[in-house]
Amino acid sequence: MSHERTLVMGILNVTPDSFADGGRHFSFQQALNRAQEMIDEGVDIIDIGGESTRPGALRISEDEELTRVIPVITELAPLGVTLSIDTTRAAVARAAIAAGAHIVNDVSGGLADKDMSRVIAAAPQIQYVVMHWRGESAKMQELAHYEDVVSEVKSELDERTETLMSEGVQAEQIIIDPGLGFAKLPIHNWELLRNIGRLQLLGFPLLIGASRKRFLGDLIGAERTDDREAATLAITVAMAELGVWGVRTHGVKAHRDAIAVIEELR
Ligand code: PMM
Repeated sequence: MSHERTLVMGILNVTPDSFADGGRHFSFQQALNRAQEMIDEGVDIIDIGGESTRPGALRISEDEELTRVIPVITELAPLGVTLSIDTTRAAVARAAIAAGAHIVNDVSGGLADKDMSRVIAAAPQIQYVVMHWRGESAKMQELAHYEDVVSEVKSELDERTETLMSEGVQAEQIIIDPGLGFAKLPIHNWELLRNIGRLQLLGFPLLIGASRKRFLGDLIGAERTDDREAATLAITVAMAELGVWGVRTHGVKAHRDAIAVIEELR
């Protein structure tokens, strides 16, 4: 794997209902304030999302999604920080790229919108996060059936990336993500985290999004998402030791500090 340190992708939810920050960053000004705070804390990438993907979440309209995220991207682009758009919609990805986004983070890995691969192929300077996904948030937990979760996630990601490349996406653009919590039960998330090395064999940089998710809360008995931060930090440390490309987190400073320590110990 790459010798560069693990990157911290800070989450900026511009939604009134995302589970971990309960809409605290919904307003435009609040989003900008949080973004500046993350920059001051040394964030590598800011991941801007307008649509909640939590289990059971309903979809918002494309117009609503554009209204939430594009002004934030436009405002942050001149600051020079790497920006990611968390969307499954090709039109939102296209508008976000035009507004200054550098990464498209697609939790559906191109499955939700058939036009996505065309948008990504037409913008070869853009990186594309292909997450493992089996269906819309509203029904995804019904799809959490596996004989061997690591083999199945690996082969489904392999198939997905092959298809995307046959549609013109460059291998160099692709980052893969096992999609913790997306059509996965806690046992599946843990099994994937225990087998990161097998996912890395696919040859793409790997992003891990465990931050404050329910499976961490279940382990330590933390109902409140804020009480899952230390558990999240432990995941960051483990992932940095394995050389993953990036971690997608709500907190920033502690994660940057922990990664610096891991680097020093190498
Ligand atoms: N998880 C969520 C949203 N977007 N993107 C990637 N690449 N990986 C993830 O695991 C992921 C994601 C859901 O969490 P949130 O509601 O806290 O943003």
